[in-house]
Amino acid sequence: MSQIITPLPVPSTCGALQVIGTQLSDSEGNPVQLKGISTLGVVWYPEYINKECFAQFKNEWNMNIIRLAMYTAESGGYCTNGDREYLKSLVKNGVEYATELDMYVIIDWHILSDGNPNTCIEEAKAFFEEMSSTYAAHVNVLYEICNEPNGGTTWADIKAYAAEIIPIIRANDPDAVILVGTPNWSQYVDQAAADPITGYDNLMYTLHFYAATHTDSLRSTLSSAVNAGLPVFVSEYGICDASGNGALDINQANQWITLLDSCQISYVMWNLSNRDESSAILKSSCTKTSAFTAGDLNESGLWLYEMLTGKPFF
Ligand code: IDC
Repeated sequence: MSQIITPLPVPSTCGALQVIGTQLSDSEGNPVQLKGISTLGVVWYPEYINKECFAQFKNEWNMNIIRLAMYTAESGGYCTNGDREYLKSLVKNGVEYATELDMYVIIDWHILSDGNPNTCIEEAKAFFEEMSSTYAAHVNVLYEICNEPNGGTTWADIKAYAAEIIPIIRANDPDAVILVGTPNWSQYVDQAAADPITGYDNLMYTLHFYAATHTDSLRSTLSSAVNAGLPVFVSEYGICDASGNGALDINQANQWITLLDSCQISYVMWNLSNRDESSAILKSSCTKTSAFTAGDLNESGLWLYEMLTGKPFF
């Protein structure tokens, strides 16, 4: 890959992030691009929420952000049968390690099978009230208020949800970057571009792609939305298909990265785990939780390392 690798910006030198036009920027207005990895469900893989693991990603993999995916509806989910205090403690540990390491961190309210974020809106309100009051002074925390609305969830539904959640976060943390999901598993950024949320600064809208499923047409949706003035953040992507498994499409993956880099759009890969699926960066045989070596990585992990550092992982 012929990418020019530059050290990524970190919270201690960027100050408070802001969104200027479509561009995520530091406190002085310089463009900031965030690149990193998302956990799988924190409750399923709590072992990867450890400081040594995050430190390796920052120091050796050239990442500056970790996303903490907390499912709301699946098994062990926050709004199903999960232990809420335990789930919050995992998220808080993750934020603490990222903060100590001078990394950005996304607190991800990971709706998925629940489809419509309004389903659990009361829980979401209380959750974001607690998180935003806890992290009001943290310039490295981003709030992702609904991972992937889907099913029949419309942009109007999402706007109605956001209109309840954003003021709660803003009352505690007036400037933090808030990531808003878009319809159809965070793909319809065109709908957000046509009718963005007004009245607040520092909002970004998420687009998610899986390179073996989503190609030219979703890239064109992205480009049009950005050209229309929408700030977009790719808070989740995979280089396999949308099931999180199947063959990788490296060619499409590289086309995506070229486009994102050309627009300085931030991107976070799915997923940090050893689950037996091709989106996991670790082999299922890897039982380590930090200090990973090349032999611990599956194809997604090897691609990610090389893409971020410009050199193969030996
Ligand atoms: C998938 C995981 C899989 C898990 C499943 C839960 O990879 O191990 O069993 O969730 O239903 C998304 C979602 C993300 C999915 C991922 C792959 O945000 O939670 O993870 N994906 O299907 N959107 C598109 C793809």
